Amino acid sequence: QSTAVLIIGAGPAGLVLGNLLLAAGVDCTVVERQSRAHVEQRARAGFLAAHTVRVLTEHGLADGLHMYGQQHDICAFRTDSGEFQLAYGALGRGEVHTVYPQQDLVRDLVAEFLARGGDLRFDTAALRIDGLDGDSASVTVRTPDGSERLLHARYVAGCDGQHGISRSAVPAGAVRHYRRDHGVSWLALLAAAPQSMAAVAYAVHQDGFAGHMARSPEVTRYYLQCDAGTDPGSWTHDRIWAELHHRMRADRHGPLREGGILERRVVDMRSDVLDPIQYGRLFLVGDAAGLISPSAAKGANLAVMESEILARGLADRLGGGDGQLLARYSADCLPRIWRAQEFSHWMINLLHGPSGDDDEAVFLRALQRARLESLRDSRRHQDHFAENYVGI
Ligand code: RFL
Repeated sequence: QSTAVLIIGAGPAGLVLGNLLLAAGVDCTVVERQSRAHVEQRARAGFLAAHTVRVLTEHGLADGLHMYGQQHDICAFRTDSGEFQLAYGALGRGEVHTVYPQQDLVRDLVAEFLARGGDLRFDTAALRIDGLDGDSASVTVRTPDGSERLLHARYVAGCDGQHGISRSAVPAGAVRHYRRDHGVSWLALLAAAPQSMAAVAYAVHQDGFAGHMARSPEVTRYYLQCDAGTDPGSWTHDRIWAELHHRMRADRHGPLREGGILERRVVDMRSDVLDPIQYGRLFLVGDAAGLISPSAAKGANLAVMESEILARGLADRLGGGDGQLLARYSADCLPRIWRAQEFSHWMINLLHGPSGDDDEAVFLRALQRARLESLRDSRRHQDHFAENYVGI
């Protein structure tokens, strides 16, 4: 069986790419190793950048997020010396976030792809990719009945995340792999509770960072910095809420609305970037192209940006164009990926200071305080922050 573009993975990257290709009249097939129910329930991102919303709206993929998403334009920072808010919707380019849970977006994208007649195969894992250097590529997949099957394609889009097979299909030495472990881990929590404040709040605390992020009227995301290797189950309900109240300084700023913990997992702040994000007939998109720590909520937004650029290149090439657009995919995406990485890295240093009383730790914490004060006091710094915080 043969298709023009075989897309591996039905996360935000694969589904946006698939929908954009269908809209451009390009034949494509999406294979996803998980079930439909699984991908439609996987809670991760929530903050969509203005550019992401624009791309989705232009392609008729944003009905759900316009109907149910919430607009956010304020974030707050809590430190020892009090709280300050940044109304970033009135700073920088004046853009806001749309908060819409990733699983809801995925559900909308699946429905739209199927409604447009797309070929989307759940419970179908890609096992091996061959022929990336030749005239056509082939992907061996395991079908839902357990048998193996060969799918041929002119191009393969690797949208299968950081641990997918696409990355490993690139021969060693063909790409440069940049990586960094930021040495910080977060306990990422979803609580069955409405948000406790209008703004997103980042609490910088000597006992570790804590974050509050609205998701939906019933669910709020919280983060607690924790030790690497922490067993998420070792944090009891009471300990989680006591620590959140403590680090968010609820005694000074008001109590949090508590609720059951629906999901908990430890996320290590790690980043990596591949360069180039193409090898022969294979194009890497989203987390497969590079992982970005969730400190600045950029991952899903980068996935949408890359999908849009790749869809344009593929549609041009497969529509008889000279292929120059497609050849530029990696070069067009990488500067934006690095900008997002830079901001994300800066956010990590804004939100976390080293512990301990040795000279270097004390020095770095003083820099962190200066960084926060500059953000609190300098309008230009705030404009720069806003552009990067919402932009991609
Ligand atoms: P995904 O979403 O991981 O989807 C990859 C898909 O590929 C499938 N797959 C395979 N399918 C077939 N064959 C194989 N061999 C396969 N191997 C894998 C997988 O089952 C899966 O369905 O990657 P994609 O599409 O690149 O999307 C990336 C985003 O999911 C990710 O960057 C974001 O969730 C990151 N992120 C955030 N991004 C934002 O833009 N805003 C946020 O607010 C935000 N918050 C977050 C986040 C990530 C978090 N975690 C869990 C790391 C918050 C958290 C806690």
